[in-house]
Amino acid sequence: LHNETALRRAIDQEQFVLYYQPKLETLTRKLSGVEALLRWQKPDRLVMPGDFIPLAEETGLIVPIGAWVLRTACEQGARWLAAGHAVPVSVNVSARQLQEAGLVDLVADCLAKSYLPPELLNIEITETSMMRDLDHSEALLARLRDLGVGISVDDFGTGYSSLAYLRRLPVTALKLDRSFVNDIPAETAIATAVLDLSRSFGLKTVAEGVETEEQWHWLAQQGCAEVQGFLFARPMPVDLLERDFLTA
Ligand code: G
Ligand code: G
Ligand code: MN
Ligand code: NA
Repeated sequence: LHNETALRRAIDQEQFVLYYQPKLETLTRKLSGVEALLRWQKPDRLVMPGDFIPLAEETGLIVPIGAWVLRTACEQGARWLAAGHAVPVSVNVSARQLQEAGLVDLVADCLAKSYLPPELLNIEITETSMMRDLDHSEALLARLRDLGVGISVDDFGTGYSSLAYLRRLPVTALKLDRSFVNDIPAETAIATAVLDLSRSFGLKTVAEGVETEEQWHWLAQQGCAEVQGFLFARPMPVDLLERDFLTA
């Protein structure tokens, strides 16, 4: 079992690694970006985020860990750009990080120090954490948008967004939650509603958790811009991503 002491030590020793999962243009299957997904590299095994992010959030350690994630993802994006690959990198930011006064300055600092152009950084925030304190979110997202980064609403459809508020929040993309993608093609009412909503708000839609050809073809037919899921690629270490997706 993991405890706070072990997690603190993991931060001190930088026992973390980012995996990257490709996102693809739905029609062409061309790489459109990657989502950075954190793993804890213990000496003997790799620990998945579901097994330590909740503890990191409870203890507040998600703040230093999240800072490492942002800095590392920006540096990686900048390295890819220098090698001739402009790959937008998405980073998950949790509710606890949104409450930190320093988040916008941290993002600005990571961009400045890495020289990553802001349009190559995307912040993913779950619908639930975004809607928790709407006035705060609205102000915070506006400041992030002013930096030039993209903002995606993660796990969209699982929370309780008021459409009026969604309209007010300066987000750039909706990520259709994988539970609804999983229902395609048997049950498509929610997927269709999210795609329509996204389109009418002028947002890009990304479908997550695409696992079958049938789901992919349905999403293509409905005009979903980007797809992500095990059908195309799993989260993978940098060297594999470069080998399989970034070779000319
Ligand atoms: O990689 P995996 O699919 O197991 O991720 C599981 C969950 O952990 C997802 O909900 C994902 O958003 C979350 N997660 C992965 N990496 C990070 C991270 O760097 N920061 C935060 N806050 N959450 C993450
Ligand atoms: O909550 P978030 O969207 O950040 O979660 C990303 C998580 O989804 C990662 O843990 C990743 O491993 C997982 N994931 C990515 N693609 C698929 C997929 O096709 N099927 C399933 N079941 N999980 C996926
Ligand atoms: Mn995500
Ligand atoms: Na998600």
